[in-house]
Amino acid sequence: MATADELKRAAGEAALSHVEDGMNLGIGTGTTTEAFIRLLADKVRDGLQVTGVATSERTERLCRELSIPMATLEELPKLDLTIDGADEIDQSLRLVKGGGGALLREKIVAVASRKMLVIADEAKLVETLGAFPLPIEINGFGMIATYLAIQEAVGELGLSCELILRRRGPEPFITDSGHLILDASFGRIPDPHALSNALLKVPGVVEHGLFLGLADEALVATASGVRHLT
Ligand code: ABF
Repeated sequence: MATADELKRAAGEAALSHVEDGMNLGIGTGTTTEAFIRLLADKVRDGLQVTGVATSERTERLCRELSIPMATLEELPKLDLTIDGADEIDQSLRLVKGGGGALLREKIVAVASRKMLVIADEAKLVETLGAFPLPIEINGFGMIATYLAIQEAVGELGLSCELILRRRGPEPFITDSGHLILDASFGRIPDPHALSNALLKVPGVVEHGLFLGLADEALVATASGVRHLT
């Protein structure tokens, strides 16, 4: 039986075969992407020429520690390929992301990339999105007003959710962009596009963790090998 770390490493290794010399790469967050980053660093040491754009300050630090050449998205506004993890992946490659709190920069980088490749272990595959609480990044001005507006917006879709302010210890979690995150427990999200549109109409909502139509492929590590989903 493969361990979780072995599955993450297998997904990371499979992703390496999609990286070509000279590529500008969007690099995501999470432990599966970290496994990819460590393997990528070995290839860079062996002469692979790539430049990375990080989706979080933590990823930036790790890549620089491992001597992967890095640039900012301002310097490289168009990327060849983004490699990133996910919290949930459905059969249409729709994703829930943001468990690590980096969803805004992850989505900006994914949109700036010609291709997005998701790497995950098989536990992330779901029939219907929503068992994982959906991260909603909010501005934080008038948090209660935004909370109430979100509840009203989802209510109009016939949905209900518990909204929990994400904390790091006793303090609210603050994203790299200085925002707050509300984690929305829907249980299941039957129409992700309708929910995405409804949430983005709430002024205090900056972004949410539904990645729809962004993932081109997924490499999902299972006990019997890595599945390539397109
Ligand atoms: C990032 O990595 C986040 O969007 C997502 O929450 C997380 C998944 O992490 P892991 O690979 O550790 O499960 O992509």
